[in-house]
Amino acid sequence: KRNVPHDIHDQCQATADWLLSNTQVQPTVGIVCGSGLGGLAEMLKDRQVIKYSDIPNFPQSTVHGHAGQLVFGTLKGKPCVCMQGRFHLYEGYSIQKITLPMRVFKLMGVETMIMTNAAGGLNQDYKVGDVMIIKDHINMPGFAGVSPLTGPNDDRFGVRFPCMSDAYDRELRQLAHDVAAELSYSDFLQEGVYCVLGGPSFETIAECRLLHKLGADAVGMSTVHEVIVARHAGMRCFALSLITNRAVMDYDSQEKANHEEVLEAGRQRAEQLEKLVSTMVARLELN
Ligand code: NOS
Repeated sequence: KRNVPHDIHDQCQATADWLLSNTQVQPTVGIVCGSGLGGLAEMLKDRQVIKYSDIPNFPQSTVHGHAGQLVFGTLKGKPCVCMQGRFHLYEGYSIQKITLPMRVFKLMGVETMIMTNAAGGLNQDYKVGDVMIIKDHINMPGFAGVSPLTGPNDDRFGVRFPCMSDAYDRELRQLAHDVAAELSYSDFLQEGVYCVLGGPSFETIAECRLLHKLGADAVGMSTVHEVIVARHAGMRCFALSLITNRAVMDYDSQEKANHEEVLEAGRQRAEQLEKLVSTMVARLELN
């Protein structure tokens, strides 16, 4: 029905232009809300909401707990765009499609990306409700050749072989620690390694044990692909995992991972997580 450009850069540019002509806000900060964490978008002032279904070239949200709209507005005076609902590999979209919003944001002028997600805790010290600053990731689909950067490289976005050892911005992580200390959140703040899997089935006991041994502190089905594309395009990244459940590591355990528990944990901690992120945004220095 629409005339979709073949080239991904042209596609992203067309979407960015369409969004810029349909909103008053020119965002410099992009926020992705994880499962059950869409409340962050409600904090924006002078909100303008655009449904994914109205945006050219955008995929649709299919997961309960993800509203499926972009929210534009200002957060503590900073112009922001918020994804209220993200896309996951398990929804069946191509990995290029689920990360398309990052490139669109870049072309709209976004410099800093803040991602949140819900994740299972593998680290035995983690409790449900802990908030983990992601300091690094393990990209399991990447080991199997599943990367959003597969295919000819488009130099207009970034280099062929982007560095990932600095993926999670050190200054932003420090800022998170400082803000959390001021808000007296330090007792539930953690910092660790996030491992992404394809999902949608939750991990087996053997898989949880394996990931834990490999050095992962939390496991989920999102964020990493977005970070790879955002870093490729030169945006600063900061990401938080809310530990919504503890990975089952023991054959005697009767616990079973489920999405309802994930959403409920989000409801419990959402307000504090929103406060942490909004206070960080207030302090962001944008160049
Ligand atoms: N999520 C999880 N993904 C994997 N393993 C977990 O223990 C876990 N906990 C939360 C499913 O409820 C949604 O929340 C995340 C996944 O990314 C998925 O989108």
